Amino acid sequence: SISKKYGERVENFSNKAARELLSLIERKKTNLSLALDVTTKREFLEIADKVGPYICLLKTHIDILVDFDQDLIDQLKELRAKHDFLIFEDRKFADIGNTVKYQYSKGIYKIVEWADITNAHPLPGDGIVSGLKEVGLSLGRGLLLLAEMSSKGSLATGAYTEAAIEMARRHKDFVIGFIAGRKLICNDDEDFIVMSPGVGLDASKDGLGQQYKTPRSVIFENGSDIIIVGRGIYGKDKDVATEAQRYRDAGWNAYLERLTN
Ligand code: UP6
Repeated sequence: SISKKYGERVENFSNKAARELLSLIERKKTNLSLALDVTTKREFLEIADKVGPYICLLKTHIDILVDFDQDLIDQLKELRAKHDFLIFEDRKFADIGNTVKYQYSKGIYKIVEWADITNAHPLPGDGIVSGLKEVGLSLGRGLLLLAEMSSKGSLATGAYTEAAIEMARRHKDFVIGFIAGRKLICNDDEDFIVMSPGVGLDASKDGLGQQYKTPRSVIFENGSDIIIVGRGIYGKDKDVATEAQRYRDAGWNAYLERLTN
């Protein structure tokens, strides 16, 4: 899939969220996902509206909002339709299947009702995927497994990463790809979507273990599919629309470079 266009990869997936995402990327010409880690509804909706035109996917941590309510979800869905993006709740589920099933569909956030995509740590074993799949698959949702992490000292390496790939292969209808820093499978017969966090153009790290690579390094050199960018876009004194365009262009140009090499 490394030299294939996003649009040509739609047919590799039966999963509805994966198919929608790949067609959206092709149509909107952006492989940028915004990691919208702000804590008030006002900032959240304001930035989502400004950055919406430049992204394929809006990544949320819904539980960091101090004033979460159903109206926020309603407005988020309106922005999703207005700007044509999908929603990824970065919940990083990590419990047994029976528990994550409830965490995904019940409680305050009812994630499965509004998030096209969510993710899980493979740590507990296959049951975590089966539990999430029980509530998500019939609604057309997709799951990413955290095969690697961008932070310093991450334990998700080597045999753990390999086991994540094997787990994904056993659930191809629901697991659409990985959180990782690079393309993990170099085999034309299988396709998974790789999304990479830890992307920034101006900083190499933060003070808490985050490590940044450039969009070109992640997409062109490492063969990932989507760049996930947070503070690089809405950090202090940044014009969010200008930064979003800058990251969109960097991500897309790196993809074009990959296609022609
Ligand atoms: N994230 C990582 N690294 C991972 C997995 N997820 O940074 O391995 C998430 C964080 C945050 C975003 O939870 O939402 O990606 C990165 O934000 P930043 O660009 O502001 O560092």
